[in-house]
Amino acid sequence: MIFCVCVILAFFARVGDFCIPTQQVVTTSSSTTTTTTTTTTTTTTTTTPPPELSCITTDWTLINRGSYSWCIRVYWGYANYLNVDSVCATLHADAVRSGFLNASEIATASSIALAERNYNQRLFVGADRISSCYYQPLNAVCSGTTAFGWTDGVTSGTDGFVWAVGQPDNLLYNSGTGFSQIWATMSTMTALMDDIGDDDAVQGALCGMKADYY
Ligand SMILES: [Ca+2]
Repeated sequence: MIFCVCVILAFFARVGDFCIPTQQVVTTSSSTTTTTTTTTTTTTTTTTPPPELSCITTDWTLINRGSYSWCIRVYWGYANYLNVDSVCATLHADAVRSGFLNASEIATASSIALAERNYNQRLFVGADRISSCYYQPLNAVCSGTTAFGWTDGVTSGTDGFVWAVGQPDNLLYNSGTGFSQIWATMSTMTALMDDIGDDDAVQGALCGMKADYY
C-alpha cells in the first residue's frame, strides 16, 4: 500500500515538472529616483548707520546747527577779564566761550544753567565789542547787532544778540571812566545779554565746542 502511494506521488511530481515553463520571465521593476538638491544662499547685509555727531560727554548739550553740531556747557567759577578767555579750556582744550545763533540757543543755555544753579547767575558768552566800537555808547553805528562780534569762530549772524533793554550800554564809558565794556555776558534767569568791563566779575562762562564722532 505504501508503495502504491509513493508511485502515485512520484507520477504527479513528474507531471508537475512538465507544467513548469522551461524559461521563467522575471519582471524587474526599476524606478529612477531623481533627487534635486536646492542650495539657498542667504546673504545678510548689515547696514551700519552712519555715526552720529555727539558731545564728548553727557555734561555737554548737543545743539544742531544744520551744517554742524555744537556742544555747550556751563563753566562755573569766578571769572573776570583776566581769565575770560581761558576758563572754558579747563573743561576741554577745544572749548571756547560760546555765541548764540538765535534766541532759542540762549534760552537753551539758560535752561541748562538754571538746572544746575536755580538762581540768577551771570556768565561770559562768546561775544566781544569790536574795536571800532570801543568807547562808543549805544548808538546807530554801535548797536545791539553791530557793536559786538562772535568770538567762538563758528557762530554767525545777528539773531543771537538778545540783549536786555538798553544794552549794550557801555556803562563805564557813559559814566565817564573811559573804560570800554568789551565782554558780553548773559543772565541765566532772564536769558538776556549785557556788556561788562574789567571792573566786574561773573559766576562763570558759557562754553562751546564742535560735536564730533565719538
Ligand atoms: Ca551793560
